[in-house]
Amino acid sequence: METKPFHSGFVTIIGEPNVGKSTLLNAFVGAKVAIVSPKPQTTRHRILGVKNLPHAQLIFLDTPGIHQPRTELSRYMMQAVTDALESPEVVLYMTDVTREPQPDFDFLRRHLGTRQVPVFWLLNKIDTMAAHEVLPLIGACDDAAFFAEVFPLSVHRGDNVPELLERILQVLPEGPRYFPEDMPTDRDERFLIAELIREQVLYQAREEVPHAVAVVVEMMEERADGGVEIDACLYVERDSQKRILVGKQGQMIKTIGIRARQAIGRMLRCPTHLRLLVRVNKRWKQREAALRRLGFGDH
Ligand SMILES: Nc1nc2c(ncn2[C@@H]2O[C@H](COP(=O)(O)OP(=O)(O)O)[C@@H](O)[C@H]2O)c(=O)[nH]1
Ligand SMILES: [Mg+2]
Repeated sequence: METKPFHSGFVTIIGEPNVGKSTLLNAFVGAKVAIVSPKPQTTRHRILGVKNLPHAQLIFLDTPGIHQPRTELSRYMMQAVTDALESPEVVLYMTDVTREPQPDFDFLRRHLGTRQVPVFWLLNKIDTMAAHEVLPLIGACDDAAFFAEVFPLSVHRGDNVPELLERILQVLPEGPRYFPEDMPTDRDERFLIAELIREQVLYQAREEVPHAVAVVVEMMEERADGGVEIDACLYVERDSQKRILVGKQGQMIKTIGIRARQAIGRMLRCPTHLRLLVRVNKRWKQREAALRRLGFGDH
């Protein structure tokens, strides 16, 4: 009897901040492995998400948005992008049709060089425009032939997402199942919890404050009643940011805590008790040692 070959491989998602990379990762994996927000620089790490099919395993690498690094933190973030481009089978380069449509060919050429890896251009958020407005965007591209495939996409509406998956499967080589089927990501529970808290910070706080916050889960303990107790610390860079994050009579941190607790409870599927503490860690984004302590070590 002939057995169907198994295909697998790494698929790296890159693009500018806020185009919808993490939204696509979650859609493919079918679980929330990366947080999403309307603010840039939501994703700080390389996040791996696994999609299992009967005869294939796709390993997606979600990355921070491409930007000019100005701090130690953003250098770490751009390193995560570069690392994820080391040996993927396919690169998904995403842009947002509501913004500058021209792909960043300088970046692509610099990082992919002469390597033969196929790059697919995904024009996301086509739900925001009429169908006839999409093709001219592709026509306006200087060098659409650079891309092996071009996919207008709406991750929110699901437009073209199954077709994209199908096309990726066609270019994946034969290979093993790299990750067990019950492992949707390589990040542990504490990381995901810290990220769900940071997601609420991104929604509640304004301007530079959400970008100044690092979250660390300091304690996590199961309770006899089946619930879980979590202590987490939110580090900011300055006293003024601490005051804003705590809010008048503690209102802001309270709202963050309530919303984060709900999100964590949905993920863990058990009653969750969450205590949040805000501390100042001066200029942590600029200091390598501080970054390491806050979880920005190896990718
Ligand atoms: N209209 C629209 N918005 C989207 C779509 N996909 C993602 N977004 C939104 O774009 C914003 C940025 O998404 P995110 O996944 O965090 O982008 P990333 O920074 O590239 O990872 C969020 O507010 C998403 O809800 C889409 O298909 N259509
Ligand atoms: Mg992201």
